[in-house]
Parts: sequence; structure tokens; C-alpha cells
Amino acid sequence: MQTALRLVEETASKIRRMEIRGATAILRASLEAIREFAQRASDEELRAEFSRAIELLLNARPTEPAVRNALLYITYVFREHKENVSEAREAVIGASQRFLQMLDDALSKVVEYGWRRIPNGGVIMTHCHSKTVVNILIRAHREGKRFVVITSETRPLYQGRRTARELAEAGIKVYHIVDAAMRWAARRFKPDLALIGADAITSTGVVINKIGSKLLALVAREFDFPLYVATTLLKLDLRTVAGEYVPIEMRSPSEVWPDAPPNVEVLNPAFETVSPEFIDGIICEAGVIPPHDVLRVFKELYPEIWNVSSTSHHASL
Ligand code: RI2
Repeated sequence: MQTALRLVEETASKIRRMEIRGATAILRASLEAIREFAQRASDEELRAEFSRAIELLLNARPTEPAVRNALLYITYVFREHKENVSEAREAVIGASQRFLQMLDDALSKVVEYGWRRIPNGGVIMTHCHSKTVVNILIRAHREGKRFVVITSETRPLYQGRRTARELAEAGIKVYHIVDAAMRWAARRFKPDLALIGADAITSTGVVINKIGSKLLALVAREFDFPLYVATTLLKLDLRTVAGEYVPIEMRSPSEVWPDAPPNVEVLNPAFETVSPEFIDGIICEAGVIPPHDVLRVFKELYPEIWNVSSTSHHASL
């Protein structure tokens, strides 16, 4: 029989291999895994393996602060009840459910604010695959707006194709380009705005997103169209408040060039930063806000998560 921890290991490995990808999908899968772990584990296993289960999910991909916020909160709840294992079980299941609900509520608000920003008759550039961005664009289309989207393929794993396919299936006209053609496309199509997702946000409003995002920001600056980031603030990396940097994941060189000749060192950073001066607005669950406001708004929206996180930072200082 499979142990409950084995199920968590499977989810963590799918996240590592990027069978589950996109910050929101990773958060959802991690929450579901920990909820299932709590539902299935024996009393003994829950007590002995809870921390291991959390660690497996935390370490699956390093640049996933939403997962970190959720799992830190759930760990806090578990510890509060750890004297009584059945209470601890209920508390973990309840907290996972609450977080999942919070995520759904947040995303539907982001879409609600986001679709209104899409200009009718406009041209929109995006990069990689963000479920949040795709949902906004599909909603705008359903609301009767007509526009064209330029998607870039997003080497090395081609997530841009997924974006192109999902938009096209929804009836949206898509032009698909190689990443290096971003500037060419901007010159040719004169976009009205760029819209990207986020993997992480820092306390000062820097956005971390798929490699190539800064390139798009520079193109938007050169051709004078705004760049918006659509994301729930649950992706705010609260360690950045305590002075830490967001780790940028370096992935395997084999994703880029599996049989590269000896002496060629292939580098494969997954993400890069887009600083606040390149961002015209963060489309989040509180509306369209300036990047420098993210921490203040986060504290207002999610005081419990903020309290747990600041307590754990103070403990480690
Ligand atoms: P949603 C993706 O990263 C992309 O960088 C995308 O912009 C971001 O997650 C957010 O996606 P990866 O997991 O949460 O493909 O909006 O490395 O779906």
C-alpha cells in the first residue's frame, strides 16, 4: 500500500520535472497534496512525516513563494495543535481548504479587474504561459472585446505554445514568434500593451517571471506601450522583507542542448527580474495597483499570513 508521504513525493517530483507548471498550478497541487497527506496519514505517520512532506514540496522548485507562504502557514497551524494529533489533522485539512478557497477568490478578482484593461481592437504581447493571463484574455474575448495576441515560444520548454493553443481554441487571433523576434513584432504590430504573469514578487515591487520577461519590458519601453503584470499577491516573497533575495532557479543544461560539445557550458536560468520602473501596474485581487504598494496591500488582505511569516522571520533573526 502507498504511504501518504509517497503521494506527496509524487506531486513534488511532477513539479520538479515541470509536468505541473505555472506558479498557480504548483500552489494548487502543493495544497492538495498536503491536504491529502493529512487525510490519509496514520496518526504515527502524520506526527513523524509532516515536516518531511512540507520540505519535499518547498524544495520542489526554489522560486515559488506562494507555495512557501501557504506551507509556512499550514506548518504554523499544525504546530499549534501538535499535542493532539486528530486536532492537528483537522487543522491542516481546514487550513489547506481555506488557502485553496483564498486562491480561487483571488484569481477570480484578478480576472475581473484584468479583462477591463484589455483594449478593444488592440494588440497584446505576452510571454510564457500564465494561467492568470490566459484567463483574463479569454474573459475579455467572452465579454465581446476583439483583439490580437502575440505569444513568444519561450525556449527551452516552449510554454508559449500552450498559451497560443489555449487562446486560439477560445477563438482569439494569435501570432506566434520566436523569443528573439519580440522587438521585430513590436515594430511591426505596434502593440497596445504587454501582459505577463509572475512567479514571485518582492517587497519592493520587483517581479520575477520567466526568462525573457525583461526583454519584453525593454521592448515595451522602447516602443512606448505599457507593461502590466497579472498575479495574485499570494506570490509575494515575504523573505524579501527580511532582506533576503528571491532565489532564481537554474535548470538543467540538457533542457537547452542535451548533447552540447565538451567545453561548452550551457546556462539555463528559469527566471529573471523586472524592476518596478518597467511595470505600469500590478493587476491583482485588490485591483490595478502600483508595484511599490504590494506589501502594504498584502498586509491588508492577508494579515494572518503576514503575522505567521513575520513571527517566523523574527525567530530566525
Ligand atoms: P500563473 C510560469 O513559470 C511563468 O513564468 C508564468 O508567468 C508564471 O509561472 C505564472 O503563472 P513556470 O512554472 O500562476 O512555467 O499565472 O516556470 O499560471
